Amino acid sequence: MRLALTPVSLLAQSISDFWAIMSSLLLGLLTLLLLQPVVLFAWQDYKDYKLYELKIEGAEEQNLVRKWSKENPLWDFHEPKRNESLLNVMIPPEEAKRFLETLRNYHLEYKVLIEDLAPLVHAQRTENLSKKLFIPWPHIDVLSAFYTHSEINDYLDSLPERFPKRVQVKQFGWSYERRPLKVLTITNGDGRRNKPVILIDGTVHAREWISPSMALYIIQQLLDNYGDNQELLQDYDWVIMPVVNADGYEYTHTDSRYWRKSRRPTSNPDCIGTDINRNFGYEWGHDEGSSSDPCEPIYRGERPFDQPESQVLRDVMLHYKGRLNFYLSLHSYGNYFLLPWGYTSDFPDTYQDMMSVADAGAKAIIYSTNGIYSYGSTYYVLYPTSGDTADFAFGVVNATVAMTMELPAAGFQGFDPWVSHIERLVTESWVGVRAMAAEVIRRYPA
Ligand code: 0X9
Ligand code: ZN
Repeated sequence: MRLALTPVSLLAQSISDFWAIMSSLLLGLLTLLLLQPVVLFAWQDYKDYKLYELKIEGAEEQNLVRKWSKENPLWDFHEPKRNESLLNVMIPPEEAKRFLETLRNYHLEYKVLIEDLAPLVHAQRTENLSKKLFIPWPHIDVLSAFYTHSEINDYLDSLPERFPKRVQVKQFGWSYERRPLKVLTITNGDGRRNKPVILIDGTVHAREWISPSMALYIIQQLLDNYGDNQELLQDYDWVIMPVVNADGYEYTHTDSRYWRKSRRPTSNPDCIGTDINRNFGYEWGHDEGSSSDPCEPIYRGERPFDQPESQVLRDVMLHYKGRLNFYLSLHSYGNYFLLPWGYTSDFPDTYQDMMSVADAGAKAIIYSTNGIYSYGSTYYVLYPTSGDTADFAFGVVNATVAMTMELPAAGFQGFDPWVSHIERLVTESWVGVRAMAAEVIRRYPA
């Protein structure tokens, strides 16, 4: 008891108190540093960045937005979608005056959705980092946090030990900043070779964080929840690449949460990065659907496949040529199943077959959660895209079904779900992916 302490034990007590205080101070400091990486990294705090919603009506106003987007690389417009008149744009404080003047000059209707992004970005970052303090490495609890590229790689590398007969991790190449790009093959372990393949990629766009989470959730469903999903692996192998744009994705964790493109410098020293989803070598380079301007979010690069990340994904696809029955690219956001083509308003010959697969996914989701997906060709449902991964998978690799899945919006910009949204988003999306895979397997038996 404290009252009965002798001078010696008093001394010991105060020394141990001292260390207890010091260690809790150190721990506190460490946690604070971890949660406030502003100090450690070039973390962009988005102070006084505002989010506006514009009302765009008709082709004339759409073209106006396209023009502004070209002329003002700092005005971060979300791509205007066909049939949607509301459009979000993120504006830095130093641009606010000019932006508002422009809107007023053209009598465009708008409202402010978010006055200052900083506290929200900070709160999300803190939420995620604090959740991860309690998750032991290299374990990944998909539903409890978002993970960095290296954490995801460590997790992939840990799987062969747990599932020696059922998984294989293969590195197909490197990103521009020399990050290893890894691909996981999952089988049922029966040793049968050359089964048809379902290839799923994620994180072609850096800021779409639900995409890698979804890829990881699919992996966990096929491995840890094998009992419920055996038939999906009976005659098919699954190949999953959770992070394609590794540099961009890492950059969203360390620097700028809303980065989209890759991180390789361009011919313009002020503008970094290429849109991997405009860099693929099938009908590459149309001005409708991509841009030759390095400052635009849909910059297609100087040449098709001039980005190492695109080369790697291309090589993964070509590796499975002849076996690729379903190519699925995970993006966010919008609740769409997007089919070829993106580059033209024509429809592929097998369009209706692909539509049946999308239809199976949409029905399964609506029955399970009432979630509503639109589906059809990218060109019609969303907007023209050229040089995207799904057109290449279909046009060059001859994937039987090629699709981009735009997962649901969440968070305040759509790309930025709170950790607490992950479970709802991935469980609903899995219902769709599972139903589409089952439909592919049913329609195209091995
Ligand atoms: O514009 C894109 O690249 C995709 N939308 S996003 O909001 N995630 O950026 C849509 C691309 C759809 N095209 C195909 N991959 N077919
Ligand atoms: Zn995307």
